[in-house]
Amino acid sequence: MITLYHYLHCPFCIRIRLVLGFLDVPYKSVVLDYDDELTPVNLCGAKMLPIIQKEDGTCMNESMDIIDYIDKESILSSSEECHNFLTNISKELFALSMPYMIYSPEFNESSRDYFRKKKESGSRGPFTNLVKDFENLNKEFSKKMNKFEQELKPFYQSEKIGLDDLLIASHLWGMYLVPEFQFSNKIHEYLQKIKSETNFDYMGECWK
Ligand SMILES: N[C@@H](CCC(=O)N[C@@H](CS)C(=O)NCC(=O)O)C(=O)O
Repeated sequence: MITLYHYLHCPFCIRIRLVLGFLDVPYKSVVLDYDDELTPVNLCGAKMLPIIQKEDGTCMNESMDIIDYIDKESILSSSEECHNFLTNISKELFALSMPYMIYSPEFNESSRDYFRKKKESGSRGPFTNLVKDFENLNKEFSKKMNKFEQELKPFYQSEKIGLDDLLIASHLWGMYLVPEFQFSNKIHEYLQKIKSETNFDYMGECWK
């Protein structure tokens, strides 16, 4: 059985959980603290998750490579439009959701401080400013969501669920943590369909 090392909040990690769930592949789950630098470095040489440890004991990172490995029969493929869409929404998406992600039950005081310091020292700046800028960020993000909604047929540009949907849902899920943000009914229903097709439980491990 493969072992998945992951963070519960991380979209790149969530996409692996969704693919494993969608393909019904059993796995051992290991959720790491965000300030645990040693484990990922020892496994794969870099402080970056997701990482899987394969049946033969070797490890790999990079979510799209991991998906290729898990999808042994090459059933899944993603579109360039989907990847462009994810890039296009990421600025507002992360600015809106990151300040709240760190208050999810996955984090403790030490991992929360680590995450916050790391992210605030980058281009986004202080989380307090992001929270104060909710209206502008939400306006811009909602415009992009309205456009995205036109692409749901009821899945992304398709009548059938595919890898694009799993990648999109992984990114959007963190928005459920943001107070006063609401998905449209259509997008909410879309995400809930993906949840049931993949047996996804966002923060479920925290309550076991
Ligand atoms: N290109 C990588 C990106 C993964 C990634 O950005 N992981 C983040 C979590 S969302 C990470 O591990 N960050 C560690 C850190 O910044 O300390 C992939 O697709 O797997």
